[in-house]
Amino acid sequence: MAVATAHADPKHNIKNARQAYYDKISKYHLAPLWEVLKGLVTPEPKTQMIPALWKFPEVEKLMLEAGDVITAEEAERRVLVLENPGDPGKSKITNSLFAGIQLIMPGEIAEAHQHVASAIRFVLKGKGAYTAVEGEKSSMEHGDFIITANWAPHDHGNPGKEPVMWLDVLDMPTVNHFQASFANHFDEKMQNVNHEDGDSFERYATGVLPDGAAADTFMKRSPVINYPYAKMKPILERLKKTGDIDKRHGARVRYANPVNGGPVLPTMGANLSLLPKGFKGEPYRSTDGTVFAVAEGKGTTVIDGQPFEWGVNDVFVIPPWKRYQHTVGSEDAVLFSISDRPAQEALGIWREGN
Ligand code: GTQ
Ligand code: FE2
Repeated sequence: MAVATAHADPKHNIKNARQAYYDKISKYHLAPLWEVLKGLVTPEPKTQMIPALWKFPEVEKLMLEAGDVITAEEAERRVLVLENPGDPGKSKITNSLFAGIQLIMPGEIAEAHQHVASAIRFVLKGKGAYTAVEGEKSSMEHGDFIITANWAPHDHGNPGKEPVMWLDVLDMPTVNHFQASFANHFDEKMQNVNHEDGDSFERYATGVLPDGAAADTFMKRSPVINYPYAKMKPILERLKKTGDIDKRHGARVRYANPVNGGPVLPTMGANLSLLPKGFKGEPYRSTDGTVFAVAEGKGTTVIDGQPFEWGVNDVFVIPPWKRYQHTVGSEDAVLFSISDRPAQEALGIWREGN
């Protein structure tokens, strides 16, 4: 009787036979694709990351407490990581990007180092700090967009009187995906500065190029260190005035490599967008995971059906392929954004939709 029931259900027998087969092949480091195929080749992008927003007043308060707990020297970099709540503990805001808020107190320096991961900074609050990148000592003002390319030496300092905070976005999850990270610390705490503030912008981004500089199509990173907000904002105002307003993105510019029009970095691309008062954006989605920082104004972004209300210096994240829609009320707003779009485009996998 007992023997008969064991064989009565053919499905059960097949299941057992399969499991025995899987167990057997696993000893040879082999596994059946057919059990996992649907999860690997998904019909639409799949992500564990979720939309999230960090309110600046809260972050600022907590950051200033970090100033009491650890010195910049001890921390090397005093940064609070913006952890995507969908994947905590991984130091990721999207699968490919790291983001954090960095604080440097008056009198502090963050020592010179270099690494394969590229970084961008978007300056949030405070005056009087600088970042020195590849020999250019750049002052940091609210809204400035500063790049630190792959292997570029960099150190920061705050000879001013106020705490200074900025958004860091790095591609280290991308670099670490390829397991290709190197880093190096210099014996000298600070770099030799041989280019004054604004040097690379003036040299490369004002319609002329240093004579003899090739229009290098394949140049992977922009030669410009700092794209100052004071130079970008009037361009947005021009676009607004002439009605060059994208229905999804507002009056938007793309930060470009002035030598070839390409992205500022091979792994990360950035935009700055003015949303005119009363703007009701149409829905948009794309496969790049995008981090937004609010330079000016306030508004609401509905992400995957959920409203996120933002104000100045707030940071929010849109995971890949989540539909989003910006709206603003009675005043203009300016949004900075950064994503892994250039990396995806280089690989031919980037897609957008509505
Ligand atoms: O300022 O050099 O947020 O190397 C993470 C890694 C900042 C930096 C971060 C870094 C830095
Ligand atoms: Fe660094």
